[in-house]
Amino acid sequence: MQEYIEKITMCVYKGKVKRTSVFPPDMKDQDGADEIAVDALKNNISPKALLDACMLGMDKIGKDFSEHKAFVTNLVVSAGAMNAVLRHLKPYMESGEVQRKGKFVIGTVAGDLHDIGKNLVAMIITGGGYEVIDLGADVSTQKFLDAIGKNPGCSVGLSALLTTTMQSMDKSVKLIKQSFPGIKVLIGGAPVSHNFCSQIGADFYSPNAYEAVDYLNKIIA
Ligand code: B12
Repeated sequence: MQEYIEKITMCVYKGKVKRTSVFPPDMKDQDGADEIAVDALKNNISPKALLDACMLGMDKIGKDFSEHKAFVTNLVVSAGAMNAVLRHLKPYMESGEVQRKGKFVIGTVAGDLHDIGKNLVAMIITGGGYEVIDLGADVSTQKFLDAIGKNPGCSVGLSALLTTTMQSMDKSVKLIKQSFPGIKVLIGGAPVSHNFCSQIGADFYSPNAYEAVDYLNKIIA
């Protein structure tokens, strides 16, 4: 088990997507995140353990980047490797109840292209039994408002990964609350916190998707 975990972490950290990927040169002809994830799942390694391994790889490359030891291109290839693993985890994450408990609109806020965390939250909330309407990344306030208008009774989730786009989140939350006072707004993303959540008038903050599912279950109960 530990061997798979370490290999996935390394592939995500170094950005080794597939065996045939030419990058990174020092991992030429080795299996990538794609093949290792398939093999690990066949050998009953849990999707959660693989996900944690990916997060560890992402944290490591993020730390290198903030210390100027890695470039944006490294972030891009690492994201590619993590996405390769997520594609295999999708069926597990989404294997929730077939009957839907409610609707959940989600998007990454304007100016922000980070969508891996948002995609993960969308998968887990789908698995939690909700119909997810995924608006993608770099979503304008108007696009959120339109989607909420078309899906009465939904809850909404906003993701932001940059300190700069926390302002977009603030703006979107305020306008959503003004236009649809009854709607529950959930927020998340690395720079977001409980404090920021109460400051901008959102209803719920969580550092991960599982707590968001618990919250949604509570509000419909
Ligand atoms: C991959 C990555 C990229 C990729 C994104 C690819 C993609 N398709 O998403 C690319 C290369 C595009 C990128 C670009 C940039 N990035 Co970047 N990136 C990262 C990195 C390494 C990982 C992010 C990630 O995917 N994490 C894994 C996911 C699963 O975690 P997550 O997003 O946090 O989501 C979890 C929780 O936060 C929560 N969650 C998230 N959203 C929501 C929503 C709700 C409702 C809920 C309940 C929960 C929730 O649940 C998720 C699952 O647990 C981070 C560093 C890091 N460790 O976070 C930097 C990081 C976020 N990037 C950073 C920067 C600076 C940039 C750039 C500005 C770089 C540049 N000079 O161009 C650009 C900005 C582009 C833009 N306009 O958005 C900085 C941000 C610094 C800051 N404080 O603002 C970071 C922190 C790196 C660093 N240490 O400096 N990046």
